[in-house]
Amino acid sequence: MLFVNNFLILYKNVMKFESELIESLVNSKRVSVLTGAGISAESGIQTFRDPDGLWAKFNPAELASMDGFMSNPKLVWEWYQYRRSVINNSKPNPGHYAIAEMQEIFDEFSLITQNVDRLHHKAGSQNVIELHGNIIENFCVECKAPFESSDDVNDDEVPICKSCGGLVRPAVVWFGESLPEPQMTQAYKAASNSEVFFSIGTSAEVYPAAQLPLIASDSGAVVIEVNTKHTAISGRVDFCLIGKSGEILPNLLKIIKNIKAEKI
Ligand code: BV8
Ligand code: ZN
Repeated sequence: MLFVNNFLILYKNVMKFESELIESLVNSKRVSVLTGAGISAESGIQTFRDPDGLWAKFNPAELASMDGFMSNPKLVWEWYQYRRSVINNSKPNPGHYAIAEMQEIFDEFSLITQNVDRLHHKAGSQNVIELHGNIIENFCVECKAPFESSDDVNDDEVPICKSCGGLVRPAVVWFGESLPEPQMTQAYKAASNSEVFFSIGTSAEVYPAAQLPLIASDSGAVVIEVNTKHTAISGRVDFCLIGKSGEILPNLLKIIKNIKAEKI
């Protein structure tokens, strides 16, 4: 009987967990989402800190910092050209599309991303708050003039600024660089005002972005983490959904839409 009882207790806990999760979502008007590289993993884009991730092969300080770029511009440029070639051939996955649809069903919705691949834009999300810039655009390190990447830009030659002769770099935020405004202010505001805050596909190891789910929790939001494994903030969230975001998010969205439709 013990086994059956334990199973029933587990079942009841799971059911209670699910109903509380769904209830907090269905009744919320203000929902925010923070995404990291994990949301794009099912689109074929490597994450950073997974065992097969980018940092397993490359040293972040060497490739994702101004010092690294200035000491070896060609290596860093080639690395970003390689990542651009992967991203240019990738498409949004069901996780991106589910987030784009969430924007339509909640009264106030904010999408904050650490990603630079612009797959949220391709999936139809509007007003995406990009905390770490984007890999599509480039600018001159000297005069900051935007640099239009054209076909004659090749992978292993760092382009030179046409107006001042400075080196051209990708428009991403590197380690040691401040995050852009007004994006940071918008992100802090969203985190402090949300009723529900999702942290999706991020190891929550890079600051200040990693602070956002904690700010949301301290401000009284229900925090839901979606990740294939536990992270640095799993102990601080209200619901930890372990699994692929491309599977969990569409299912969650379907349940919420059905319940909302019944309420009409
Ligand atoms: C700054 C370049 C002011 C872009 C990147 C405290 C406060 C402020 C700063 C700091 C601080 N402590 C330390 C710092 C300095 C530093 C920092 O945070 N260091 C860390 C490593 C300790 N922060 C900074 O330098 C930031 N600047 O704060 O300026 C300042 C300056 C100097 C000193 C003090 C203050 C700049 C941060 C941005 C750095 N840029 N990359 C690019 O090339 O892409 S970092 C890199 O990590 C990416 O940008 C990425 O967005 C970011 C976060 O990584 P994740 O997205 O979380 O990816 P990760 O691989 O780690 O995790 C993926 C997750 O997905 C995993 O959990 C995995 O389990 C999961 N997953 C996998 N598959 C799936 C999945 N989940 C769901 N479904 C799946 N299918
Ligand atoms: Zn210039």
